[in-house]
Amino acid sequence: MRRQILSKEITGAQALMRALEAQGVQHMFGIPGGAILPAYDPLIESSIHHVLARHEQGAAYMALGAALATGKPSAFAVVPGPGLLNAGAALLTAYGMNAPVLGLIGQIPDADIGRGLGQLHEIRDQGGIIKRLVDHSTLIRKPEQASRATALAIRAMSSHRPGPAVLECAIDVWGKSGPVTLQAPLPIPATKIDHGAIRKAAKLLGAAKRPLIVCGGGAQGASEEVTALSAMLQAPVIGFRRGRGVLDARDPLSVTLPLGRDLWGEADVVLAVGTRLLIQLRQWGIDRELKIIRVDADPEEHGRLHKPAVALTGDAQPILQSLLAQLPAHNAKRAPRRAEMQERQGAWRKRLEKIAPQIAFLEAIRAELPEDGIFVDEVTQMGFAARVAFPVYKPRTFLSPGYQDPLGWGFATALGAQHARPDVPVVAISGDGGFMFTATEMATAIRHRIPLVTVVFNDGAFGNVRRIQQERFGNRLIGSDLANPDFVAFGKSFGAEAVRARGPDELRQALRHAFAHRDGPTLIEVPVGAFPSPWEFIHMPKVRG
Ligand SMILES: Cc1ncc(C[n+]2csc(CCOP(=O)(O)OP(=O)(O)O)c2C)c(N)n1
Ligand SMILES: [Mg+2]
Repeated sequence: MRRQILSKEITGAQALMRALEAQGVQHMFGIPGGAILPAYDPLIESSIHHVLARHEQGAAYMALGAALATGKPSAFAVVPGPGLLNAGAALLTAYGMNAPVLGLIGQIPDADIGRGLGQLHEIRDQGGIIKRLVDHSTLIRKPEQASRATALAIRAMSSHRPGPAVLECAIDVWGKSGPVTLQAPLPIPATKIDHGAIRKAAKLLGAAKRPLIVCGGGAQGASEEVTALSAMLQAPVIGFRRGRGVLDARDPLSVTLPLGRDLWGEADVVLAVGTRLLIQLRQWGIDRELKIIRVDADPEEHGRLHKPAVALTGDAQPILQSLLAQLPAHNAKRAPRRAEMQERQGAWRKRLEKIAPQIAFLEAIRAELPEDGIFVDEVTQMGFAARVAFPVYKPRTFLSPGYQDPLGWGFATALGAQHARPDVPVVAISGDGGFMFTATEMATAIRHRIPLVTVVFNDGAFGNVRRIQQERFGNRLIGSDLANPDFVAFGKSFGAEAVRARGPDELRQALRHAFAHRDGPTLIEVPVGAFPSPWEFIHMPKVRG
């Protein structure tokens, strides 16, 4: 490995910042404080731009948003103990999403770690807690270790199964100097293509009568390949939550859940790309007639629930490229499905009119958000509807939190996405409940002039929870009504653009204005009543097996 020996001594914190710069990390979201302050100091000279959050949850979600919007590693820095735990929900979400987020976490004085002295921010076995949250973590004990530890963390975040990593360092170690050897970025190991397994997959898919593709978050980097495979096989492509946008929603073969389930019931061979297939295998069912080919970065994923016919391990893009090269030799002739799919999409659109109020708002957003604009979802009735009904045109333009579904991720994640992608407009949607989890980050948006447009759908309730209580608990309501601020006054009090939009038409006008004036944040409050339930389109019964 190429290394460069520095002639003069530098501190561990300086070495770490230089390593992050060398890796192309551009943003650091965080909150300074004693145990992390020595790491902050060299940020002043570095090219890394610091974004000051107002709560560690916000900082870590912002780093997640930056990573998701760019596909590149992003970092946050927080104090130990309460800082780490405050960031915990976002770290957990990053883990569930396999997102390359690096947490820099302070530590109490090195010699006191594990002694239970009650040092500032001390927490029992911080390293052990971190090991439960991420797959790669290191406690830096000497400045000489900092550069290589950073390079190893960044490589771990982007190779094999990607995901978050943490570097811990004690308050008295960050600032110590030593003869630091700067570690050049470590190459990410290339996927080893199993040509035999690819041939088997090509034969299975080639002979299939009703092939189907299911995409998860792991397919976001293989949009071109999935698009080409779908066309070659005339295979519909299912995306829900993290798999949206891999195949452009304007292609009639691009489907979401309800129609996807019908197609699952009819398929004979499924190509599953970067997805746990949990909904399909657990909710929709499986039988012997359905053969599954799995593509996953993590070999552990293939057989968790069901033994696939073919398992391909590694990065989806090179695997699918190699499949594309082999498929023509085995591919049967199939009738084009365009017209059939258009008709079936139309039939489902009619049934989705049950959630027409949500769809009308989503149409207003889609009409104003440019093709490559980013939509950030939330755990709200509008978000649930968006996951099945918002047309997504490009990969990485629909950010949805995956299986953690943590209320409050939206606004802060969207701030990070918008900060890292100033070239495209980002819109965050949230309910009044979710928005208030990180609403204080409006201060961050103002301070850093982040031109995010946030739409708060205000029904004065944890509406989703309230409806469940109405439907399943005999209308016994508890803990589901909310006392809210005047959201427009709230936004204005920070100096944000803030307006109220009554109905989809006014929302559209407000969005058009906001996207045209991108010099700071905009908050649009949309007062709404109770929404019709979207759940029959998401939790659907078995269709096979
Ligand atoms: C961190 C976390 N806490 C609690 C929940 C449970 N939960 C799911 S939806 C919801 C209500 C959301 O209310 P709001 O944001 O106003 O959206 P609405 O349902 O009203 O559209 C709650 C409390 C959760 N998903 N995540
Ligand atoms: Mg609500």
